Amino acid sequence: MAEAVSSSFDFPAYLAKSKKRVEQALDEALGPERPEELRDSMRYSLLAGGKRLRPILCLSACEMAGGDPETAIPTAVALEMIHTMSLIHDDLPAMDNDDLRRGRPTNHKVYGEALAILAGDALLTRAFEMVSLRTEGVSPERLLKVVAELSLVSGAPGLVGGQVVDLTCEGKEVDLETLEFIHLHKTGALLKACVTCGALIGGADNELLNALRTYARGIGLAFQIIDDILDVTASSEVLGKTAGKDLIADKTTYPKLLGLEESRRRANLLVAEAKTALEPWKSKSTPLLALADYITTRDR
Ligand code: GRG
Repeated sequence: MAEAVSSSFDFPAYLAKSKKRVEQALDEALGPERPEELRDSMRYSLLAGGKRLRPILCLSACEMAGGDPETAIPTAVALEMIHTMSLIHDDLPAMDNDDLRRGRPTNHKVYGEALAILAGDALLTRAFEMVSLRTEGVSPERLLKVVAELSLVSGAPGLVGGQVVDLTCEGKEVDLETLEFIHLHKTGALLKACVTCGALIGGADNELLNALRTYARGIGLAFQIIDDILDVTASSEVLGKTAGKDLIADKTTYPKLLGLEESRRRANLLVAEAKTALEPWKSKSTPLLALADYITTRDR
């Protein structure tokens, strides 16, 4: 049985407090980039809102491992920078070609394609600067492991590989195995990096790291199933991005392959499995258990 979240834990307050800390750190992270239009384009997307789920997962995993979440702030910011850069590039005409993201016109609609590509590049490289130059109080060995995780997730074994398979599958028949490959790479890999990087910074041992990898696989796939469901059930206004996009782009999704009800059932099952992996850590895992539930109950 999956562990229930302690009834005394105030998750909305935890989420609001963590989000506020992340927003402040993101705002402070970008220095006086030159030229100004590059800085504006980077800030436009990085500070456009969003759920900030990835940095919050990183901070929660650090705390669960026994660390001070403040030490993980530069890495949490780095993870949101990588996520934001992937959104900017995903929205480009050569990829998903979208006009709306986080409730605003997409980066290339405001700054043009060339600057959007370069702002994404600058955010990706800045992420590595955040971790390597701005982290304090973490051993070089652990920090090197964090840098390695970020390199792997950003490249062919992670986001880029997933995106390439996704693009080549558009308009084709896709089976469940391929769909899972796409989402484990496009979405799941970064969520996994969030918890492993946070836990590494917090001093986690291998047992906890392995449990967190199992947790992340479950929440990663569940997150994507819910994303697919919301694409057909929610409005663009609520989502802050174009609803119904998967149908327009002729993409295979979980609801298309399994139907809405079975997709929901599968997402709930994956979250339950994810939570079970953290059972041995009892109350230390409370925030991560609540974050797992949030993934299936979210409306955007
Ligand atoms: C990282 C080098 C490098 C390249 C990126 C474009 C690309 C390669 C990959 C695409 C990755 C992508 C856009 C995956 C979709 C993930 C997803 C479900 C995003 C939505 O996440 P939310 O709902 O968004 O957390 P907010 O706006 O709340 O942060």
